[in-house]
Amino acid sequence: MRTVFTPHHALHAPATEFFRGERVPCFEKVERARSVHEALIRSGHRIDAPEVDSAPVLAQVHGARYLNFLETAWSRWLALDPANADRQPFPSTWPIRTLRADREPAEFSAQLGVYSMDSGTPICAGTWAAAKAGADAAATAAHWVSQGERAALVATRPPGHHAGPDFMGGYCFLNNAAVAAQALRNAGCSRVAILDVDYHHGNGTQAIFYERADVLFVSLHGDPLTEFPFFLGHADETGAGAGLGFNLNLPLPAGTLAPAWFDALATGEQRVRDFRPDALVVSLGLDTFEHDPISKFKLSTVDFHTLGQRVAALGLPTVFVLEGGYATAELGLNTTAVLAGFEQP
Ligand code: OKP
Ligand code: ZN
Repeated sequence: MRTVFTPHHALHAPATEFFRGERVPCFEKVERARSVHEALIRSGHRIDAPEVDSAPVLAQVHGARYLNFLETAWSRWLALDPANADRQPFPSTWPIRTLRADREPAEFSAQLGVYSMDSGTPICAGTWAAAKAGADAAATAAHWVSQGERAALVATRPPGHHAGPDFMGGYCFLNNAAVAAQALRNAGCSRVAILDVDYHHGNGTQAIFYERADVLFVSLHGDPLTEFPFFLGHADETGAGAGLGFNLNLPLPAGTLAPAWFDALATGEQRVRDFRPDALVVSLGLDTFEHDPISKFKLSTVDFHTLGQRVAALGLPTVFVLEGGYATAELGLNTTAVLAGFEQP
């Protein structure tokens, strides 16, 4: 399978996040993409650098003020205090219910609250460059597939599916899956389906397409009653306006084993088939792995091979976009297991 990878992912390397009130090393780390890159080389997949500028598509899926905030965030953080070079910005005040998000505050720290859904998504000096390179990678893979390639993998980090129209969160800044889907639409696909198999609900992707009938969003994930992102991902979220009926959430309890997970996948596959899309984007989170340190499903490497076969059986031009997966040492092997299953005749 053609894959797109860029070493620029390593420019996003924040030091710590909060866990149970303490600072711990980030789970979403540089070694994740290295693990995938090495496995792609070992298994002989073709690897190319991004070759499409995602800027026009980014402007279709994210708000202009948010994009400007993200691009300038680090320099504005430094402008507050040069000593901030060795610190990470974290939001501390959010425009929650009864507070106003419509008046953009002038203060950087306040804007950080406006444009963040959580305090778990640290920005560092290279965050914009890495996230932009990832979005370029997604636009590149979509371009290849729209030109006749059967499938492509976007081997990128940071992930994207929690990033909404105008906010970051859950380690995500730019929504790579949304970029791929919108790029496929721009290239002439009438309908695009997104299948999100990450452990966590893709709240950002859902939000971006919630009122649209041209992009179907189907997601299997840990029940938000107990799992991040907590405030979206319930089964009663079915779309709104023109998009009513074009959003399907399949929440599953923490601890779900492979048979029940594949049963839910069958439900999602049927919805995708009924939609008759021209192309498919898979938000490929591999944090459903049994040994993932922050997630609670129980899929094995062999199950990821089966997942690849099941996706291939949909018979659609497919862009795989890497999302989560925090068992770093096994992430590469789990990724190539999906590709091997997909390509198995
Ligand atoms: C991103 B993706 C741990 C808090 C958990 C959110 C998890 C984001 C997962 N301190 N942070 O969907 O894999
Ligand atoms: Zn996840």
